[in-house]
Amino acid sequence: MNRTSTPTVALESTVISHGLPYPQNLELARAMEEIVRGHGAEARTVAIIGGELRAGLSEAELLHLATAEGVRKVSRRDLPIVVARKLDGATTVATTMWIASRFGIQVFATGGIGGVHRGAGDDISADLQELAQTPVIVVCAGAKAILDLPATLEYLETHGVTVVGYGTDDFPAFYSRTSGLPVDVRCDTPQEVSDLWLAKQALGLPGGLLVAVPIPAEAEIPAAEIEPAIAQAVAEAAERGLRSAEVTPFLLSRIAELTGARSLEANLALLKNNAAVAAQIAVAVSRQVAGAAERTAVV
Ligand code: PSU
Ligand code: MN
Repeated sequence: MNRTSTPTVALESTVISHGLPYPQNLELARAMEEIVRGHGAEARTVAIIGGELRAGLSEAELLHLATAEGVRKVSRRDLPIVVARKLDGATTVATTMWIASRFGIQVFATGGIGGVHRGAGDDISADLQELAQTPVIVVCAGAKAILDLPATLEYLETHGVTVVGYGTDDFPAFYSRTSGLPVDVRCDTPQEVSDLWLAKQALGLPGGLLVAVPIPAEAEIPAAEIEPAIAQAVAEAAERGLRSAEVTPFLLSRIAELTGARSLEANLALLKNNAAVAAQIAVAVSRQVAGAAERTAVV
């Protein structure tokens, strides 16, 4: 069986090293892999270990990423640095996509993507450019309202990234199921996502597909409840003069402190849910790819 016909889901490691506290980060990393396998797909957590690009980690490597100080957060511009210096790196959405693609993996599950930050507008995550150029389906819970969501969606439109609402017409905002902003298309089944993906390939369009899945209803935190914490964290980041790669980890941990266990629970719930949806999409894509190959062989 070739690589593309084995259903496989990539998982990121920045959420492990910089997005969640220990030990929940380690438990979550293991749980996401289990959920993917439970839905009939292979799970490959992506990271950089000793300068080597990896898709698939041992238990000891997961523990290392979950506990070690100084694991670098690696976005696209950091890749040559960690490889040349043989460092360990946790991969963001951008670098997980890029490495997944090099390993022939087409589906990736994460929590929230980076985007256009609120305010000045010069802090734009490399995740958005990666979606424009690297052919991977990214399954997420939308983007956190720490970002400027309308500007993030505009940027994706400009760069030709199709945004799918999974079971929704409304772009989800991570802790909240709705943002009030429309998606480009609604899909209700893995098969419908696979149809879009194959159409995109057939058209020769570059880049990925963003599939946004609302957080499970029982874990949702209403926007009115989370918004004061977000506003406070954004203001504190500005006061401290934080820039570039520091901003997102600071906002994530500050919001977690301000909102307590509830936001952590919400975060874990949506990550697991996204792993399940991504695995189902991976199974649908590989079935369709295998079916197409068979038809070609018959002709
Ligand atoms: N948003 C979240 N949780 C996360 C991240 C974003 O709700 O863990 C991480 C992802 O790895 C994402 C990265 O790719 O932060 C974006 O960082 P930056 O804004 O520096 O590009
Ligand atoms: Mn940023």
